[in-house]
Amino acid sequence: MSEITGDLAKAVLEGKKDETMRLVRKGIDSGVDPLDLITRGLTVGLDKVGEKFEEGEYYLPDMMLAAEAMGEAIDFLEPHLKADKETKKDKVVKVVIGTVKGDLHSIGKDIVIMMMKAAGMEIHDLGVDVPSEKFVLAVKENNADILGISALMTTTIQEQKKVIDLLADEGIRDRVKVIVGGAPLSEEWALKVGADAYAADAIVGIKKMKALLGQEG
Ligand code: B12
Repeated sequence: MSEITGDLAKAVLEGKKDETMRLVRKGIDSGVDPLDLITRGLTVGLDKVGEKFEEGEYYLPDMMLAAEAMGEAIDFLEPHLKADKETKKDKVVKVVIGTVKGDLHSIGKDIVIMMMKAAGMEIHDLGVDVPSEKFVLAVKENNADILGISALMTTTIQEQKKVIDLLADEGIRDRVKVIVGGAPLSEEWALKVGADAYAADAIVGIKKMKALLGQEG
């Protein structure tokens, strides 16, 4: 299994879409957990792409090729994630989620969405480059239990604070639990912007959402 996830990371790093798809299919056919393919394979590759970009060894087109390979693999894997049988059907958790204004990064958010769907939650995905007003409106319109705000760049993370401040201005901050996510963030950041929780990855994210709503265990 470690071999296939290692090969998968390499295929994403090299931006090879066909090879990435061949490996995820092979992984599923041989019974590898789709979550392992994502967290130990695809994500590891994409993280390395980010490092190489930062070091000036990779350029934007390299990052785009890798993102494309990852995106297609994620779409393929989504139906293979097992639905959470223990989810209570009487009270469906409603989630509004999006990536902040000025930020086009969608992959992490989409993985979180995939996991939330598997956990039986009702998702309202606002997409990327979402202005704060749109987040707040969607929380109101859908009477959301949870608001998830993704931001991937140091230049856009302050938008998360704008959204939370606007919730307060509109008098609905107490009606919704806010969870923030994205590679540059930290627990301290979440506290600073007034979020209820921060999650470093999708798995922790789902756990924290359930805990915020008193649903753990
Ligand atoms: C792929 C990628 C792209 C793709 C995005 C494609 C897409 N559809 O998403 C493309 C090529 C379009 C792109 C563009 C750019 N990018 Co880019 N990109 C990346 C890269 C390599 C990977 C991001 C990713 O998808 N990671 C994989 C996912 C699974 O991880 P994740 O996003 O962190 O999500 C996980 C957790 O953070 C968490 N999470 C995330 N969101 C949420 C939300 C909630 C509610 C919860 C609970 C959890 C959660 O759970 C997720 C799953 O476990 C990163 C490097 C990196 N390591 O982050 C750079 C990176 C983010 N990009 C960067 C830059 C600079 C850019 C550009 C400005 C480049 C340019 N010159 O044009 C543009 C910006 C465009 C814009 N306005 O947004 C920089 C940002 C630097 C900074 N200022 O902070 C990075 C860090 C690269 C680098 N090392 O320099 N990028």
